[in-house]
Amino acid sequence: ADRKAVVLVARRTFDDAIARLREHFEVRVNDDDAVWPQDELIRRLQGVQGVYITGSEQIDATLLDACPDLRAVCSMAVGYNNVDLPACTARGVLVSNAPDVLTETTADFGFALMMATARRISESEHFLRRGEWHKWSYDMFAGSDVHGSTLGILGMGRIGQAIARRGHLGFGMRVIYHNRSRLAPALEAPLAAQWVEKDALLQQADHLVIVVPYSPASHHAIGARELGLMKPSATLTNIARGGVVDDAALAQALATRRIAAAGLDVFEGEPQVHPGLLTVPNVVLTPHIASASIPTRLAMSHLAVDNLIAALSGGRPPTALNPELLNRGAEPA
Ligand code: 8YV
Repeated sequence: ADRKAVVLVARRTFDDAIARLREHFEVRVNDDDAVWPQDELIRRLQGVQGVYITGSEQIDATLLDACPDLRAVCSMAVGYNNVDLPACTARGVLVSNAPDVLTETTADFGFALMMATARRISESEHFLRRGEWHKWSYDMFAGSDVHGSTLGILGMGRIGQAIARRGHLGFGMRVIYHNRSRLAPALEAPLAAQWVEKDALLQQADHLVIVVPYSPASHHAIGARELGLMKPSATLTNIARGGVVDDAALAQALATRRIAAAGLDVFEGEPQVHPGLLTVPNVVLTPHIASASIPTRLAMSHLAVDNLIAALSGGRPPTALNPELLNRGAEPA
């Protein structure tokens, strides 16, 4: 009988998902609950054909060249800026991500974070926990309204559209967005969403939500100049990736009240957080949990497993990012 393919689960996941992998493969699991340093990851990938990753592991050309047995890289995240897709494709390594299953859950969180930011929920909870409630005043933790305000969305993909739907239908918000490409009229109309230039988005938004994928093109898309265009009363919420926002410039803008507040689920260099963001009061900080509902994390995990099983058994992975590799075998040599 053929030897079973070897799969590495580079970060621990649900037992049920690992059990499914064990039905097909010899499975090795990272039980350390930490991202391995790159040299450790490379060491663990020796003799491994398929790897289950999250949005954190760096799959680059150096790693690929050092891991010649690798044939499939399957991520439980939708964002895949941590994977060098062209380098994988050039080496015949199949890559998949985990889109769609997390869209609504992530949009829920983006909306919640925006509301917590506008209404100063973290700041006021800390005040209560410190036992300072006796200091009540008429404008205590008075924030800005979400209902009826202008929602600005940077990046109008699946998650951006799900946030727009919440804002338009649930909160009577005016929805403006900026994206490389405009939505088709059939998608734009039900959201009453209006495409605007990026600077107009920054100038007009009361609540700016960032949901654009990270790439060299979106690196520091929001920096000091862009923050300078925003209303002093505006909030900024980032659920995309650290690096889309210049965290040092943001910390400065919050400290000087150039903008009112920020809600951040993602950070440059996470799990490190810019010290300037930890000391200002007008920020809500969460540790990259926008997709973290139990059913959604389970679905993300199983989708990565579906992809791995298909990729290593000659099937069609449901959410391959380089599906052009799949037809190779069928072509005449
Ligand atoms: C992941 C994410 O939870 O999907 C993404 O792009 O950022 C999150 O949903 C995280 O990357 C761990 O996989």
